[in-house]
Amino acid sequence: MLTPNSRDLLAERFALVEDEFSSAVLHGLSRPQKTLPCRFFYDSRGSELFEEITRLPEYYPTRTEAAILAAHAGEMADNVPEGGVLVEFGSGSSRKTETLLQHLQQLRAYIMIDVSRSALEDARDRLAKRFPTLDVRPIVADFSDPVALPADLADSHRTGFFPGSTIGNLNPVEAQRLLRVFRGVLSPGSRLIVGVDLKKDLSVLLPAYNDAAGVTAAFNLNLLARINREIGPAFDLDAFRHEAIYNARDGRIEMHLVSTRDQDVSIAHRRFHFRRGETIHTENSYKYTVRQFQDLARAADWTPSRVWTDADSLFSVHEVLCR
Ligand code: AVJ
Repeated sequence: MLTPNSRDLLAERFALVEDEFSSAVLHGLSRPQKTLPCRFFYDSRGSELFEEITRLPEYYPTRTEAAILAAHAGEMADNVPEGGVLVEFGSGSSRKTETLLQHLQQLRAYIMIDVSRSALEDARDRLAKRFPTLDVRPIVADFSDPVALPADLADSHRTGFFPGSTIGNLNPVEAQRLLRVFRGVLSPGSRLIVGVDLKKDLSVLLPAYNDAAGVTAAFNLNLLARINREIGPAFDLDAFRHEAIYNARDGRIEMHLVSTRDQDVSIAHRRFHFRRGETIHTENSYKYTVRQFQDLARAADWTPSRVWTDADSLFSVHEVLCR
């Protein structure tokens, strides 16, 4: 039951969360190159749209990674000792994890870390049905936080799991910093399995972020719709269009929202001017060669070990060891 006091605390909590969104929006739009942080894509509408993206014919990463996991899960699991634990960073629905878990009878516990309590609860319920003896430990936290693992599992060998090429949202400096955080959570002697999208021909790469059905465009524009919903009516969605380009110098896909005319947008009593053609930079998705990612891992004090790819070298799954 909610006591008046806990209700106040909840209200305060939501206010803080909302405030985090609006202050990030105001801050991002005040910069010379306007930006909006990509973590705000994933409200409930955005999460639905992302699910739809993963099923698009042009969007190869999700299905390619799933195929790599399906083909090699046995090998990925063979280094997990009896009584080891699996720690997933940003587990979401934990769907990909099921492929691994099938090969991990020896597991002492599966620790899943995600910001969404409801996603964790849904995943726990589903996993309980499929793996009735598995000890599932949800932790509500941001995967980039240095979380403490449950004390009773402190002496277990850890295998980290970070699929989905989420690491591609970070620039190489931030990616190294994240790998160091994982190192702190998992500690020396542990392993990490991480999914990383690969550099490839633009004829394959560009359509993955410019799909014919316009789902990625809707996903990108949902950021503006979310601002309108949560902060207040501000953007005319018809006056912005989706754009995804490959920045070859930095090795990344960039998503932008392009203003199709000169316009002023008022948000929370502040006015932002957009020139025709001016963009809001909404996401980076870095692409690596196998070597480049191994070098990055080494720089963050991980030792590259095995790596699995598909026949067309679209996507890679790396095993790195904590020294
Ligand atoms: C979830 C970061 C892996 O970069 O491919 C998909 C997000 N953005 N389409 C990616 C995304 C546009 C995705 N990641």
